[in-house]
Amino acid sequence: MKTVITYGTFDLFHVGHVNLLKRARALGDKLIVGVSTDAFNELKGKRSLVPYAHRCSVLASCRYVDDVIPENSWAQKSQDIVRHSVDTFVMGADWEGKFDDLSCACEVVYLPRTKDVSTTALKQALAVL
Ligand code: C2G
Repeated sequence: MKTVITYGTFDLFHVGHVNLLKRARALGDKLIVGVSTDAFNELKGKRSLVPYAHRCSVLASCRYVDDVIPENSWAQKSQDIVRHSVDTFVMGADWEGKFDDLSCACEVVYLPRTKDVSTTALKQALAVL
């Protein structure tokens, strides 16, 4: 059993998120997603429109996601990798290089982002409606 993990806010769930999760899941047999809590998002300087509990429900309903856990801190990744016997850590390429330190614990993979879609762009488009 090959376990893959990824993390994110997944606010205003969109096809860029779906494409990331689909490709991450294809790298193994199980995909765990660490969803940033609202408190952690504040630490990240992000404010999500969709509350944490709803974002977790959306992720849990995605066919590519097998398990959802809270992401409360930057530091938890190495503990999660051990706790969940993770083989591969995946992030979109906007994070390229940022998590290379995890390569001592598991494979680290950065995947190209999906072009022309982002939560920020969706928020901007909604703001002018
Ligand atoms: N993503 C993507 N293509 C897009 C938009 C997002 O591939 N058009 C990917 C991002 O690269 C990330 C994942 O989808 O891997 C989730 O994106 P965000 O919710 O924006 O994640 P972020 O807020 O950057 O949180 O500890 C890591 C952080 O929690 C990542």
